[in-house]
Formats: sequence, C-alpha cells, structure tokens
Amino acid sequence: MMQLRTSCERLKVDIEALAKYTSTPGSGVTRLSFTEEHRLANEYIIKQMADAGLEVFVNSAGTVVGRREGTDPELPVVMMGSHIDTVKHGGAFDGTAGVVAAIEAARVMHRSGFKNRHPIEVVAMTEEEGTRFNDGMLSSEAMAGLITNKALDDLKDDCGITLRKAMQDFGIKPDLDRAKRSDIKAFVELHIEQGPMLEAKGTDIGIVENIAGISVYKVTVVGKSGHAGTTPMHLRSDALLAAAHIITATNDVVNKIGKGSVATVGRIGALPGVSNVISNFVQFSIDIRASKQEYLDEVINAIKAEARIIENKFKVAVSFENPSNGKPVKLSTRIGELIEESAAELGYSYIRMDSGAAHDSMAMAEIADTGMIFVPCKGGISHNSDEWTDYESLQKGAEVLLSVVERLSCLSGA
Ligand code: HGY
Ligand code: MN
Ligand code: MN
Repeated sequence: MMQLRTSCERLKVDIEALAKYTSTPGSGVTRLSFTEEHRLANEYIIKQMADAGLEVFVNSAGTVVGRREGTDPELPVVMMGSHIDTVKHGGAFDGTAGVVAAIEAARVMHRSGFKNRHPIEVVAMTEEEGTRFNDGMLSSEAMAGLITNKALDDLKDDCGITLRKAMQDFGIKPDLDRAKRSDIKAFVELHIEQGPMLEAKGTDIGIVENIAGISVYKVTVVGKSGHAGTTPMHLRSDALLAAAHIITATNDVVNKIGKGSVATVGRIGALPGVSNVISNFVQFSIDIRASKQEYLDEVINAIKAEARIIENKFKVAVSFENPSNGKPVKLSTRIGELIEESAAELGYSYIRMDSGAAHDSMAMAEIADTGMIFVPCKGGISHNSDEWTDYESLQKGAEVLLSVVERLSCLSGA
C-alpha cells in the first residue's frame, strides 16, 4: 500500500466546519445559493484555498475558483471540484465532499512543491441542486455556456427574488455569459455515490461511466373553488383530487415502463389551502431520471396521456412546464482509465458504474474531458440529514483525485 499523502484529519475538519453553515441547525444541512450560509461557506473555502497556495476569485456566476498556475500558463486548465449548495435538510457530504477533497489535493501539491505544467483550478460551484431557483447546475452550465443572462431575470425563488437580485445582494456583478469557459482540458469530480452499491460490495472507488438524464416538470392543475359542505361531489372541479390522481398515475406509469427509470413528486402546493374550500389551484413537481433520452420521453408522454384523461374526468385544466433538463451523459473513457490506474496503484478496489444522481459533471462534459470518482456512503442514504461517508473512505477518494489530477496536469500536449 502506497504512503498516503492526504490527511484524513484535515478532510474531517473541513467537512465539519462547512456542515455548520446551515439554516436548519440540528436538522441536516440546508445551504441555499446566495444566502448567509453560502457566504460563510465561501469565506471558509476561500481561506482554505488561499492557504493551499491558490489564487482565489469568485466568478460572475458565483463560483469560487482557486488557481494553481502551471509552468506553462497558456496550456488548458485541469479542473477539480464539486458544488457547495445543498438540498433542504440534506447531508454534509453531497457536493461538499468533492470540494473538500479538491482543496486537500491542492494542499498536498502546495506542500510538496508539485510542478504542474497545466494550470490547475479548484472550484466550489453553486445552485447545482436548484433548491432555491428550481433550475440546477447554475455554475457548471454557466461555464459550459448552457445558461445565459436571460435566466438572471427569469429565475425567481419562492419569495419572488430574481437570481440577478440574489447575486447582487450577495456582492456579485452577475454575468452568466462572462462565466463561460473554453480553456478547460479536463474536469474531475469526486462525489459520494448516493446509492448502496459500493458499500454493499465493500469497494473503495466507483469509476462513473454514465450519468442518468434528468427531466423536471412543473405541473399546474386549475379547478374551481367551492364550499366543502354544500357542493355535491359530482359537481366539483377539485384541483387537489385531480392532482392526486396524476401523481398516482405517474407512479404507475414509471413502474410499468421500468427500464431503470424513476419518477418522483417531491414538492406540491395547493390553494387556497383551507380545509373547508375545494382547491382550485395546485402545482407540483415531477422529477424523472432515466439512462436514455428515449426513456425520459416515453415516461413523460405516458404521464401526459394519463393527465388528459384525468383532466376530462375531473373537469380541470392541466398544464406542464419543463424548467430543467439534463440529457444522459457518457463520461470520458480516458479519465476513467486514469482513475483506474490511480486506484490500482494505490491498492484500492474499484468498479465501473453509472450514476442515477445528476451532477455538475453533466454540464462540464460538454466542454472538457470529464470523469467522476465515487466514494461509498452509509446505506446509500443521501438528500437526508443522516447522509454519511467514513473519512477513511473519503481520503481514499482524495488520494485518487490527487493522483489523477497530477497525471492530467503533467501529460504532454493540450
Ligand atoms: O438531484 C440530483 O440528482 C442532484 O443531487 N442534484
Ligand atoms: Mn444532491
Ligand atoms: Mn451532488
């Protein structure tokens, strides 16, 4: 077994320090973009990056970028990192583990005086989850040129604050167009698996080959409010009842189609929201994941067909908006091979696998050779305050990340 160069203790200190920046202390980590918690986390990260010898700045999409200049600064960049925002009541490792591991790798390079030819950048991305603005992958899609400044005024949070205003109040001059990059050779993201496979197999490292596609819909059901006591059942246009049938139909459809597709209704709102009034307005989300675009299309088309029947049966109006999509992505074979070489050299077990969760790497794969390193998480639990990864497991991932980025930043040629 090779001598470890990263520090388990430093990884633990960073994870625990960042977990404190939550708006729901005692009930998981809730760190939404461009909030006080995000500002505190960025401050911590900026200090750690600076102590690791990186030149640090926050780009015009709100991404913290730490740069280690290369001996040949003109060469394209080798980038590593992940996201620092979370879901509500989430865990301390989703996204954050990848940021912390990248900072630790940079520390080791700094302490060892590593000579990288290509510039290396460490990134703490934000709004990957879409928890605040309902459209994820902001930092990575801005870098990839997949989101433009139009979104600054289109995207609003639940209080009606636009992305532009939130970024300005955060102290950023927002410009998503200006955040676009065309100088990135490779992007490597360490992430917890968020599934049970690695732990069940007792395997140290997952080499991600494909990331499932994601389609998110906002469904609106409009009915007619009425008196809960005097309106006969057959005369109602009950939006909440119709929504319940569409939600049940969604579950039935995706189970019938199978092919590894999944669908989730995680968010719902009903108006007027009082017990003695028949609801006239309901909105809910549908999050669909599948390994192929054709499966995503098959699922949503089947759901819409069921919704048409339900619309007529309950005399309501149903509409679908589709605010967020990510097509299925095949990651770089070349980087997968480097991850395998590094894991083998370090004496770690590894398997090749796919990701059911979406990641910034989906957008980064549009502009750079992209690879992902998975580390096991306890019981496969994630998007849950019980999310956990042993620090020794995280350290193995960090060792592989360090080795892969060192190789990538010294290979000859762009
Ligand atoms: O939803 C996802 O798969 C990711 O955590 N944003
Ligand atoms: Mn997540
Ligand atoms: Mn994540």
